[in-house]
Amino acid sequence: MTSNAEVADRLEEFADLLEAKDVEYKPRAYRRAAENVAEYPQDVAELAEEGVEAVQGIDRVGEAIASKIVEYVETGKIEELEELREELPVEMGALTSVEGVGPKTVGTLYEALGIETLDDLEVAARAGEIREVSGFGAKTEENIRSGIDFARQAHERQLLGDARPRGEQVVTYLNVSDAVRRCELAGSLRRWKATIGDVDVLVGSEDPEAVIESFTDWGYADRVIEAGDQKASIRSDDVRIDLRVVDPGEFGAALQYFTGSKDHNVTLRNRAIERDLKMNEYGVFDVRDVEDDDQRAGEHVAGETEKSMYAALDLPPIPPELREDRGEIAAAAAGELPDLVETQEVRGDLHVHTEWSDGNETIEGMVEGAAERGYEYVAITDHATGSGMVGGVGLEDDELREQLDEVQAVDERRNDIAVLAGVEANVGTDGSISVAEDLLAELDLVVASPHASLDGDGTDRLIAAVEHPHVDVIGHPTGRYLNRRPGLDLDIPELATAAAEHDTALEVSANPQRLDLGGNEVKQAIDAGATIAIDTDAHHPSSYDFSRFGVHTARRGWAKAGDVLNAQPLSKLREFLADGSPT
Ligand code: DGT
Ligand code: CA
Ligand code: CA
Ligand code: ZN
Repeated sequence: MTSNAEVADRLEEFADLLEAKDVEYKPRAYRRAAENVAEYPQDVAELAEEGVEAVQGIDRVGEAIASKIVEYVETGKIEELEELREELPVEMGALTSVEGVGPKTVGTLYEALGIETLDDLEVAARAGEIREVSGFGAKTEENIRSGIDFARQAHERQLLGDARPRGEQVVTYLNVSDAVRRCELAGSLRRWKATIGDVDVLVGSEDPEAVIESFTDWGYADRVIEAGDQKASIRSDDVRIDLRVVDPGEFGAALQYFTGSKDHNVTLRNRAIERDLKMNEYGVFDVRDVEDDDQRAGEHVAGETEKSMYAALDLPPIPPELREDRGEIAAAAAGELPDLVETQEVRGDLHVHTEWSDGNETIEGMVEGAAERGYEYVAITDHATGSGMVGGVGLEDDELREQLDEVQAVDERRNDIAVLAGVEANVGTDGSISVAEDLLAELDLVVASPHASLDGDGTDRLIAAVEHPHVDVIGHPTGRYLNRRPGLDLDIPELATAAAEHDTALEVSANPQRLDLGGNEVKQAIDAGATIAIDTDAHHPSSYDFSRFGVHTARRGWAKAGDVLNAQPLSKLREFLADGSPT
């Protein structure tokens, strides 16, 4: 059912557009009505079913607005609003997010310069066109220019770890609808990119109207950006979600197309052309005897499933994580696609914190959480003291010795999971390791991570750590935080070659703030022969769930189970960890 919030959004949009058209009084009336609709304690849609008079029972809602509400609830549209949208085809939300730009300014700039989007606004501001519009000046133009940068930053790319659960939630919700035959995530989210511009959802249905309505009615839709016949966009917790509804017979074609990446699709389309085929979002078509350039012209050879799309080009299905045009199509054609590692193949976590340093759980608690996931082993790796550790977070060597005894005691008590005693040591700017040698030798596993001075080239620094005889894993190698800091520059092939030689694994931190190494780097590392470790850096048992983000990042780097240290059985792990004897 149409929610009160949605009705209120429509009224607000009406107000914005009227204001943009410089209409007096009415915008205010619509805004007041919107407020009262939003706060109305019962379902306004139910009132609307009773008729216009019933809706007028809402405070500040007169006959004119009430009949529009009824129209919207009954038809999903307001004719007058549709007309206004056509007259003023502007991205109101994006434009008014710029400090100092209100609906009225949007209307004026559209009339004068045809500005519809944030990009248009930026181009006009840079070209000095805005100052020429009557009522504007150089100062206003300058304010708009700096406001655009800020508005863009506020709309920066979302982290995979935030966007993915939201996307999965909407898919689960849509799948409940009888009108939905098939529903899948597409775009960068399906490719598991570290950051996401927007969430793309694809539905196959014979009843697009019903699907669009149920989508815009979703309880987590904070705002409907646009709603048409075949597609709609909403905003949910600052994530933009685009929905497209297609014919179930063309679902596979659309899924392939909207999963991207664009580069992958371009290379694929060229392969189609070589075979006298045409490939697009509607299917694969044999176009040998066709002159017509209609998108669906020609004999339809594939499109219902994604698999059929690839098969039509003599290819096996290519996992979405690989679709970045980095050789995956040639590999598929040669039958050389890697058998990518899967989340269930991870057998343990090798980078875990407890309340001994900055974690929030006891050793037993973290071990119990790992056992509950069915892990075969877990390594406790609390912070050692050293550079980058603030406020006594890191453990001194004597504390580490004490902890070692306790971890061994826990290990002895449990026969369902092996508990390894480890440490997360700091890698100094000179590559030195912040823990005494004899202690390092006693521990089962040593993670060494850079935590301070995270700019500039870090290759030599990390190679020194890699070469250290007791270091087993380099933790979050670049030290990056997505959207916040880029971390160290690393020559990955050089680092990975050293890592392979010294039996040191390079970590893929599954922490969604990091995803470090990233997919490109994983591929380089594996190509150089290095082993990777997919760890969560968990500070609480709930964070073990992040493991899948690390796995899919590794898959973006073409990683197979055999490339992943913690996808190996315990005996093989122990061989790798044994000091000084590469296997
Ligand atoms: P994002 O949202 O920036 O993280 O990246 P994507 O890959 O999700 O891109 P998006 O949302 O703009 O479009 C989804 C997919 O749709 C994209 O990966 C490929 C396909 N697509 C969109 N526009 C075009 C286009 O103009 N040409 C081609 N070949 N594909 C397109
Ligand atoms: Ca997208
Ligand atoms: Ca999109
Ligand atoms: Zn850590």
